[in-house]
Amino acid sequence: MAFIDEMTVHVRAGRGGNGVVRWLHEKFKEFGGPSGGDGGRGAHVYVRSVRDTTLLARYKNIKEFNAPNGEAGGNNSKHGGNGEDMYIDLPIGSVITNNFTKEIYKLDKEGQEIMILKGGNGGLGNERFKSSTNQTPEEWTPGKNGEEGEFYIEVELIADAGLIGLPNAGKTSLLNALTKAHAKVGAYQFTTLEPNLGALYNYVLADIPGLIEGASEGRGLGHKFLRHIKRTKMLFHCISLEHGTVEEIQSVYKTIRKELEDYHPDMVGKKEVILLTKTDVCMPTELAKKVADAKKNIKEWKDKDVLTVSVYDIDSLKKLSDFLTKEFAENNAKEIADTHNEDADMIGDFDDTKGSQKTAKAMKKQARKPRVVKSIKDAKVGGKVSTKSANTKTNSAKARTNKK
Ligand SMILES: Nc1nc2c(ncn2[C@@H]2O[C@H](COP(=O)(O)OP(=O)(O)OP(=O)(O)O)[C@@H](O)[C@H]2O)c(=O)[nH]1
Ligand SMILES: [Mg+2]
Repeated sequence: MAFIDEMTVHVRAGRGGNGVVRWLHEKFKEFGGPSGGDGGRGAHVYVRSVRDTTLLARYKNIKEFNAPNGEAGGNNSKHGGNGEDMYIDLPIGSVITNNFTKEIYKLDKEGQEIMILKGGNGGLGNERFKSSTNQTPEEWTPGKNGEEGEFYIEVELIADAGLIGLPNAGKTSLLNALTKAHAKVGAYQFTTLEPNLGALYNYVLADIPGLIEGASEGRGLGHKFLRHIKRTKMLFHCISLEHGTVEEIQSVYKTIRKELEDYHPDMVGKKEVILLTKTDVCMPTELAKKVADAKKNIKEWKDKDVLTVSVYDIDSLKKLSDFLTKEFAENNAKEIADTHNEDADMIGDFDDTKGSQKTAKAMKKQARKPRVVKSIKDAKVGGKVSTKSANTKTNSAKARTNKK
């Protein structure tokens, strides 16, 4: 499946600053002894997940990331400054493999930060070598090299919501109307042969090929693509109002639910929103009654949101788009909170270990930062989706320093 974009990049953590040889000169005490400070630590390198599918494209010409070195020590025993840690922003869904060590890091939630390379320690200044037998040491040590590695980065976009339903329910038409996708639509079954993706304010919608009865046993096309929505939290179950009676609508609904259940029990636990499509095929007077009857008689819909839409009715599309963005934002806030909670459990355990997650304190600080959300281009299957960015962030670096 070609949801994936990839790149290989060489990354170097910062080198430690050198220790120095200095002598203390004070008023009335000219030979005050050695006072050369230690060098600062070189910058660590982190990868950080950001909700922005355009990131990779912005970095397509970058082949190398070099994190800043630590500063050399100073006189009067001054410690050199640490290199400012480097954050490589990557889209949610990135899988990063260190080609040298074969370690694999996965970014699957917004706001995750994982250390992939450690900066080198600073060298020692001559003050450190003072002893009873050597009052005027001239020794010092250089800073250590930071770790480096070649990383293979692969992005598998994770759909925030999936459009499911029988063939011809109007799933692809909706995806095209809501996002900038230009996927193929046809008045026949199985127009969609592979899942299409579209982005709505940086949230990813997946249009899954039509499911039919027996799909979980391999009939039709939809079944083998269901795995792409396994990690999706929300499903929009599309049912066309071309199905004349409430009984027909209910039977179509049950068919798809059964296929989902047979495919994987997790599928039925996802939040499901019912989307009655093609409202324009009904007379306006008939529509309200039909929807009310369906809501009343289909007991499986009791606690579910039931929305109506037609690609020919701008107002209904606007309502659906507002509903989706609100749901996405709520899910996202919850996901970020969950990430923090999980992380809070890990405080101390992983601190300063390569590959570690950051502490809840630092994560919360990060989450408070305003998020720049840009509208994004089509994120179609097979289309180029991304590349990456490196930022240095004083706040996060401070958060880590404070924590120590
Ligand atoms: N009248 C009407 N027709 C629609 C609407 N939405 C889609 N259609 C038509 O319904 C047919 C099927 O639409 P698709 O979007 O291809 O349906 P699909 O669910 O993606 O179908 P598969 O890819 O086969 O699973 C096309 O002829 C569309 O033009 C709508 O709101 N109103
Ligand atoms: Mg389709």
